[in-house]
Amino acid sequence: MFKSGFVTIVGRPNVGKSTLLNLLMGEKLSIVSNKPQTTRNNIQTILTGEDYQIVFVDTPGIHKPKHKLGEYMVNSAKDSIKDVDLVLFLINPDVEIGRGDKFILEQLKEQKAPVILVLNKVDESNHERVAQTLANYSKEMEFKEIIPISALKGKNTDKLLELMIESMPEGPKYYPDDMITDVQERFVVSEIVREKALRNLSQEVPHGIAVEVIQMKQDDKGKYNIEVNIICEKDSHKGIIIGKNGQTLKRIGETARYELEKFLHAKVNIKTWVKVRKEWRDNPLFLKELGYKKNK
Ligand SMILES: Nc1nc2c(ncn2[C@@H]2O[C@H](COP(=O)(O)OP(=O)(O)OP(=O)(O)O)[C@@H](O)[C@H]2O)c(=O)[nH]1
Ligand SMILES: [Mg+2]
Repeated sequence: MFKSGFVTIVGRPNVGKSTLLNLLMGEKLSIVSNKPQTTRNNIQTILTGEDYQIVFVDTPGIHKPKHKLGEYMVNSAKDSIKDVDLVLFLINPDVEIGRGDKFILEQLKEQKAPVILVLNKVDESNHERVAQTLANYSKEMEFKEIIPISALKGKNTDKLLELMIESMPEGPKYYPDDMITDVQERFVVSEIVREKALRNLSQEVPHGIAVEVIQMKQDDKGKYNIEVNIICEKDSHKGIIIGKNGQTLKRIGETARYELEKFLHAKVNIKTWVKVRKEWRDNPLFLKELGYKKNK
């Protein structure tokens, strides 16, 4: 019997959703950083085994939105729990249930799909905390399964995958064997650059950044020439992104190039420009241009 279905991964920002998705896929398809609100779009990936196919959806962390971009992100995550076969609700060993998780629990109670409670980052915690957190959450609603894991260390994640496969209904192979994601190559390129910007910047700058690929061409030797705009919200941010003697921008470009070459399996030449667009996160037209629009 062939089993297949859709699984969405939801949770607060920074709990490790994208890290888990990448681990399950065995490939980095969703960017990861230690800053909350890293993921901005629903990212669909496809894991095909001998007798199963699971379509995963990595979602933006659910939070209280402060601008239109945030609203888009939270709506994307909320939409993802409609019409799926299974929801993974990722939490951290926080013991107390915070406002954010309470809000997510409300959404989960309103939908029909079974929910697996996944407590991530057990490597950072102790047995007691983990047990107490799980006990507190399991009072809130009926979970199909409850499992503590570490997405970073790959602990208990095989077991989680087994549980997911068990939960899948009988179904067809929706996608061909070799298809692992539905996102465009250009999107992944912009995300890789955004990840490097997030990782090389601190404080308030990263959240106001977007990356636009303005050119991506392969020459006759197979080398990619890529040009990107790094968009930020303020002139002062532009200065921070560029850094003293252009050092920061240079580091962003170099670390991005390294990863782009791995992703594209080719040599890469990258040019980066920094542009200021005041309050772009509240500009509907510009959000649309960047692909942050509904039902993408
Ligand atoms: N110690 C530890 N850290 C983890 C684990 N999983 C993820 N992290 C770290 O947690 C941070 C956030 O990880 P992400 O995967 O980007 O989290 P996310 O839930 O996708 O975050 P958003 O996209 O912002 O909602 C990163 O620094 C990860 O390395 C884990 O199992 N253990
Ligand atoms: Mg993420």
